[in-house]
Amino acid sequence: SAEKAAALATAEPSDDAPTIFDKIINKEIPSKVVYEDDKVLAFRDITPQAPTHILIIPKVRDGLTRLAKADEKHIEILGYLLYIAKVVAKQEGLEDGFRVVINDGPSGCQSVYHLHIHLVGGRQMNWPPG
Ligand code: DGP
Repeated sequence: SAEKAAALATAEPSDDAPTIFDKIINKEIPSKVVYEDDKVLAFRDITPQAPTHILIIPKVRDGLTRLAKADEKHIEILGYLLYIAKVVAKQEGLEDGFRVVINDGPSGCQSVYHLHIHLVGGRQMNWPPG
């Protein structure tokens, strides 16, 4: 419902407010990491919406709280995140297809203000999304 969607999204915090993903990057709170390198971390979503549901995030947020804040300096990491989505999809055996999603801002149902790509698969996706 519209009420549920509005409740899932949170008001946008300040640009320098830490998020739960900082603690996941620092391993202060555990997560199921499926891919990691010097630039990005990919880990299983705590509330999976499909058999495979992975979040891919930049290790350094660098102002990229949400896609709407993307600047020219972020072009390289944005492309890299999308490429790693494909690498992880292959690693997860999603040969038949998958979906990538970026929720942006309150209307996009974003809840964590550290840009992340959702990689979702392992079942038939539908269109339009909710
Ligand atoms: P979004 O609504 O696009 O901002 O998605 C944020 C996602 O982050 C949401 O699907 C749930 C996930 N999430 C939130 N907290 C945690 C956590 O502590 N661990 C993990 N693995 N995922 C989390």
